[in-house]
Amino acid sequence: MIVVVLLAIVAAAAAQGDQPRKPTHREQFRVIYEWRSIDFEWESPEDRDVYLNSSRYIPQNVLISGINYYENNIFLTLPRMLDGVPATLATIPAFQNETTAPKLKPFPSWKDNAVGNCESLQFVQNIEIDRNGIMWILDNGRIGTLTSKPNSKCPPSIVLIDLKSGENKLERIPFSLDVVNPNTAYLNDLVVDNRDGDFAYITDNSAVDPGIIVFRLSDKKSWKLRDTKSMSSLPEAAIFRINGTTVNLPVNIDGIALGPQFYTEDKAVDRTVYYCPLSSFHLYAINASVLQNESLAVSNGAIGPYVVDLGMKASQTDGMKMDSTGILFFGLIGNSTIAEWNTATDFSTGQRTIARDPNYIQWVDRFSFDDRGNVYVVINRLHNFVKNQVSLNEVNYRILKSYTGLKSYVFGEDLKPETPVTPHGASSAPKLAASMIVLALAHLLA
Ligand SMILES: *[C@@H]1O[C@H](CO)[C@@H](O)[C@H](O)[C@H]1NC(C)=O
Ligand SMILES: *[C@@H]1O[C@H](CO)[C@@H](O)[C@H](O)[C@H]1NC(C)=O
Ligand SMILES: *[C@@H]1O[C@H](CO)[C@@H](O)[C@H](O)[C@H]1NC(C)=O
Ligand SMILES: *[C@@H]1O[C@H](CO)[C@@H](O)[C@H](O)[C@H]1NC(C)=O
Ligand SMILES: *[C@@H]1O[C@H](CO)[C@@H](O)[C@H](O)[C@H]1NC(C)=O
Ligand SMILES: CC(=O)N[C@H]1CO[C@H](CO)[C@@H](O)[C@@H]1O
Repeated sequence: MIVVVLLAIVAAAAAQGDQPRKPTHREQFRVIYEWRSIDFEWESPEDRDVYLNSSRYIPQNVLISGINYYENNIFLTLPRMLDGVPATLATIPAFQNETTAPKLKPFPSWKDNAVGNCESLQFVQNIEIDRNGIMWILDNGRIGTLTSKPNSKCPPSIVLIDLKSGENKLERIPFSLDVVNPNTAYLNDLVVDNRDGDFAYITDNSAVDPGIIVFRLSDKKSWKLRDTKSMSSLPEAAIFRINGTTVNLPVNIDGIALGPQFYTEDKAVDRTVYYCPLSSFHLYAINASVLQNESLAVSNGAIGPYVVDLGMKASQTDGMKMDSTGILFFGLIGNSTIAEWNTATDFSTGQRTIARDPNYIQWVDRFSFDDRGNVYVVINRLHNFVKNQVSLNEVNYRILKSYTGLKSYVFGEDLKPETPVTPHGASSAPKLAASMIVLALAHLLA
């Protein structure tokens, strides 16, 4: 039987002043799954012992990080930061009532998760599933990133799986070595922009060379954009205090989210990309059209003039997720809080706390939506993991769920770029431009 735990909602905020959105009354977050340690559906009962005996399965080293949803399955990522993580991508059922701690089933298979086989998945921190049912997997290649001997035998790659086909074949696309350094890159998170050839915008929180990697699927080309000021950790935000534990973790650009499409003044279509370093209190924004401009990859800081600092949050944020209407969900780690922000409002006054609980919300990692209007969040006590203080006598990983009635940004409205001015005299042009601006505003305020 599922134990349902209700979390206090601190502020189901009322809209202030002339803010365009109605007051939101979010359903409370409930715990749907929780684990002390992660176990698997083994191929044979003996395998578990064999893996345990050979230290290929070390239960306290298996951490849930990312989450995604597709057709009644929840996909979870298990980054191989330490040894003893038998699979790096796995599934559990999204809807069931048999157990609160389901065993994870490696995805697509045990073989596709084999350590050291470069055809298989090595180190997956996050994945995304786009509107066409394509799963985009970030495989860092390098494993044992928190050990004294990280192994970068396998190349950092994007791995695609067409989930619609049901065959679950891996298509591996290694990054060019001059874009992604296999020894220092840390492919952390991504958003997928299903336009003009399909782009992924990927955060690389490399300690030495942080940046956003842009990958264009149509020609499999990638480039990296850097802006030290907005993409680096800040010393004043490197200390995390959670549940009596203090950890010093200077981590660069990490969370990323993609806003709805909008019309620009010249009737093109653009989207806003939001990002933040883990160790920072700021949220930054840049237009997708800037990231798509490969010529800005030449020098560090070329995109600097296009980066907007939206302002401060109360605490640090790991994962973020946008819904299809432009509501951003994010964690405030030091405050044991899940927050939201309607991106059509001012960031400094528009942030809302939607859940706060010091016991149940210890390190908010990633979010996902399903196809029924629910949002999910992974809570993983990462502070204990990085300090090697995971106790198997306590619940370490939880998935919380709340109904919002909305869907992921990948299902956001598609706008068609307006065709250039008609040959029937110039006078129609300004009128059209003006009406497009009104439309863009209406869309933003909707
Ligand atoms: C694992 O080790 C235990 C204790 O050393 C032993 O009893 C067991 O037979 C081993 N299992 C396998 C599958 O090797
Ligand atoms: C589990 O769910 C199924 C289908 O939703 C339902 O028929 C069944 O009664 C549930 N069992 C329990 C123990 O809640
Ligand atoms: C994105 O572009 C629009 C106009 O095309 C501009 O109004 C907006 O400020 C830009 N956003 C950012 C984050 O630079
Ligand atoms: C890309 O950036 C360069 C350098 O700033 C600029 O000259 C060019 O117009 C941009 N291209 C597009 C398509 O925006
Ligand atoms: C939120 O957490 C930060 C530390 O990350 C702390 O300085 C601040 O006081 C907290 N704010 C609230 C309202 O709890
Ligand atoms: C110091 C502190 O807040 N400790 C709490 C940490 O979390 C556990 C359970 O999640 C609580 O039982 C402790 O009281």
